[in-house]
Amino acid sequence: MKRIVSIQDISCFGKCSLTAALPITSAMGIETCVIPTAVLSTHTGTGFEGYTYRDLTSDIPQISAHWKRLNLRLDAICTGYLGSFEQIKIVSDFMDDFGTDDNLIIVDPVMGDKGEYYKGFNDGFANEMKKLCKKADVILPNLTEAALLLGEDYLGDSYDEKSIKELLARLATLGSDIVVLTGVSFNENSQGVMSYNRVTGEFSSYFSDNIPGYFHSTGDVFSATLSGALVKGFDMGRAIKVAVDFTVDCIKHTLGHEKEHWYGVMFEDCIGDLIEMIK
Ligand code: PXL
Repeated sequence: MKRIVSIQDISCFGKCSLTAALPITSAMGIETCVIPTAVLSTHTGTGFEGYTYRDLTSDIPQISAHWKRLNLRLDAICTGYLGSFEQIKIVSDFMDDFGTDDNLIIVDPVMGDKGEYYKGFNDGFANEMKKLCKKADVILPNLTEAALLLGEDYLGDSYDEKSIKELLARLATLGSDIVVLTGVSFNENSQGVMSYNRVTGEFSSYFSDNIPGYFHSTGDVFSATLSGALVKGFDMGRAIKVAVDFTVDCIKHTLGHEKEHWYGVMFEDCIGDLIEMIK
């Protein structure tokens, strides 16, 4: 059985980050270890004002030291929402300790969406996140995070295939072999991802239905599914297809329930579909 570690926060209510990644990669048949970076009462999205935040940064080196004594092996190290400068540095040390030639390092540089930083993030954090991207085999920014990492203007809706390819090439200079850019849409009917492999020079893309509206935490669902698929040994094309199809499936199941489920998608309803998709 493959084993991964998911390093991100636990939002106690809000089904994002660890509370999404853990069920998703477990359902994919992967042993999922976790390092919670912080415990929040909810995620930080609009509507959840007044959330609590307990930082767990100082626990991470101790967890790492214990795992080293256990000689624990990991097939992938996957990171998501990280809460501070210091935490990025400590996660980077963890990668030095547990990264090998055979395992995958997957960094989702969670920082923002819709052209803006999430609450609490700034350019200093983005600069630090760049250093973590350098250590990754695969990075998974959305269009907002791509701009923040590169210190560029957010493209918004004004881009074409050529400008996205150029953006991917610039993101690849941050140091990962593979860049998967999410939330790409060249027309109003479809949305998906475009990726670039710096080693082979190949671009690829996969699109599905564009569903109007904003659905929180879909980046976390995508990232967990893609990580699981890659660790299972799927090639990048199939891994991206499974991750996009599952994310869209989750969004479609949430349509009509946005009033109660405005804070996250109803991925629980779709776990059975995911298991079929990876057969
Ligand atoms: O979905 C990304 C995410 C993860 N964790 C926390 C968040 C967010 C986005 O808002 O607030 C705590």
